Amino acid sequence: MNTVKDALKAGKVVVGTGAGPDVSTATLLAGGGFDFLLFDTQHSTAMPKELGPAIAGMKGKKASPVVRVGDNRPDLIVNAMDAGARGIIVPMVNTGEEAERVVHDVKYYPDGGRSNAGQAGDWGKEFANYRDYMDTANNEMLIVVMLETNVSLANIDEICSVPGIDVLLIGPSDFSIELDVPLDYSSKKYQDALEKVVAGAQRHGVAPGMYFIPPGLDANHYVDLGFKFFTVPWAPMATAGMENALAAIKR
Ligand code: 3PY
Ligand code: MG
Repeated sequence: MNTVKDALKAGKVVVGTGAGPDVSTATLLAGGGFDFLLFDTQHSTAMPKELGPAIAGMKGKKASPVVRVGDNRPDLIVNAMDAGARGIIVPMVNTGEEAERVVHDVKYYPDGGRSNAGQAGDWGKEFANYRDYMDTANNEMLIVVMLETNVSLANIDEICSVPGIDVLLIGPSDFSIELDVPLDYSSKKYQDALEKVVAGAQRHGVAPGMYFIPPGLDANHYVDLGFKFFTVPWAPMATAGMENALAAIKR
């Protein structure tokens, strides 16, 4: 039902890429083999409300739509879910109480307090009744909270022990800034902190994630460290594919 969540539960690695409101690009990328498309509405001009058409264009494709909201706010989270998101990423989650708020806002009563706008998103099945739909949404929505600060690292156990959290996702740039090694992703201080994050998430059965693999660094290094959820940029892959295809034509 939620292939990303199922894969993570089975201990597998899932890989996504960034997408935006442009329908044709999202449709193309959704069939490109990625496990999920990450629609960022924190550091982009897009708003969750705009994503409905791009997410609808992904119907029947492999990739699952995951939206990063701009802040830990119920209105933004509900806008993203009404647009059809199957996963929600919330930045800068620093405490267990903040993580509980995320879970509360994602899930319908009695598991939480999500406000209803009618059935949202493509779940790939017919529902026998509305409770069946709400239970499915409650169980299947992927919930991702971001660790980007020293406070969040200090509170890692209380954050990861909140029931319903699927992924603890590092924001590489913000976290490196807080560690006082800005964008120095190879520094020992940063690498040591990554190990603490992986161990902390794993203690509670939460999947450790990395928002993006820092440029020039090997994704498999992060897989070997234990990261299960990350994005890679699609543009270099597309360029390489076009170059290969054109090189094969005699001209
Ligand atoms: C970070 O690097 O801090 C992120 O949140 C990714 O955009
Ligand atoms: Mg960040």
